[in-house]
Amino acid sequence: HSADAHRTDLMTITRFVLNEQSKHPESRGDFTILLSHIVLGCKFVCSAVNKAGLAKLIGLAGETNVQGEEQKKLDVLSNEVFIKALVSSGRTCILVSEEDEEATFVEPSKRGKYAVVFDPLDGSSNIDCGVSIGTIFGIYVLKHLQEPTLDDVLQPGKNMLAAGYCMYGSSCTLVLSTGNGVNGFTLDPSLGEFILTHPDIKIPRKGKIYSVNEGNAKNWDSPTAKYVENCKFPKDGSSPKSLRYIGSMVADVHRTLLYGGVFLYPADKKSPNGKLRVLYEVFPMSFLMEQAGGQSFTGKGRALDLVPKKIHERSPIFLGSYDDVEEIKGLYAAEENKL
Ligand code: P6P
Repeated sequence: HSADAHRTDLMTITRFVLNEQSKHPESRGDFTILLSHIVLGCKFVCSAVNKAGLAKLIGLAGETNVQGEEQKKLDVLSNEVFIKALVSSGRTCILVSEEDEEATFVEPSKRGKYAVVFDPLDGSSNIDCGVSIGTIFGIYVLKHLQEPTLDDVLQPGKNMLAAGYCMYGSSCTLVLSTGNGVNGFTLDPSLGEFILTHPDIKIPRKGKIYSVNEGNAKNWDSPTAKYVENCKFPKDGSSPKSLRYIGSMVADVHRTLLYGGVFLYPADKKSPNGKLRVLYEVFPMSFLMEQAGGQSFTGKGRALDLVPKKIHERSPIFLGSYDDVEEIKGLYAAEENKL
């Protein structure tokens, strides 16, 4: 009986979130409704991404396809889908998207108490070569519902209620934390449901992989250069780490979460704040890493303590296995003491 229980006792993401909700008797289910709309967006994007390869047959983005329709770029399409899904949930107030220069303030009649920050299709430059890409999102609750302003969303990442990503690769995997650990769900296309496949994900305390774009080595600061040197030529006689860099944040972070190790996008002379965006790349991935027992560092302090001033602000990021990030923090502290 118990052997096939999991086959019949399907834990879908909807059931999972409802279980979480039952832990908060006072909750009216707003959060559950919000998440269900985010999940809907992910299912749509998953389907669109999987057809993208075929899009070539019917016209590339920006051209017209055989039906003469304007073929939207997938990241633009994904953005529209998430904005519409989030507004129609009736639970959001402010939306910040990587695709939109300005934040979206939801009209009063459809307003709810949540702010959602997201990158609808991160790594989309990798679509044409079939590399995994993903949606990244974070959710804040607003402190007040009167006239919302940007200040209501420019909160430190530690205030997030939930964060997650959906990776569109060989399978469609949604990794989510609502503040009680991290869980992974895989889309079963025959059911159209996300099924719990990775319960209670914990990142290994130490890993054997480092993930960075070595092409930027010329411009790194000395703590980063020293750390990468130690990965390649360990001083303690241990074996060198492996380098794995996909160039798609969701894929690099997902591997780091499951296998351990560290992902870094450091500052460099060309980009003193690194490349990755605070609200909808650094915060959600840092939130997940901490919830999975890892940590996330900006080169100056804990990533989740950052208070962003602008919605598209960038920050350097070093995230992953607790002990590996601790080593990087030590190198930055040593540099600090020298100055
Ligand atoms: P680089 C993709 O364009 C992206 O925003 C992230 O998904 C990825 O981690 C990073 O940029 C890769 O940047 O400079 O190494 O190509």
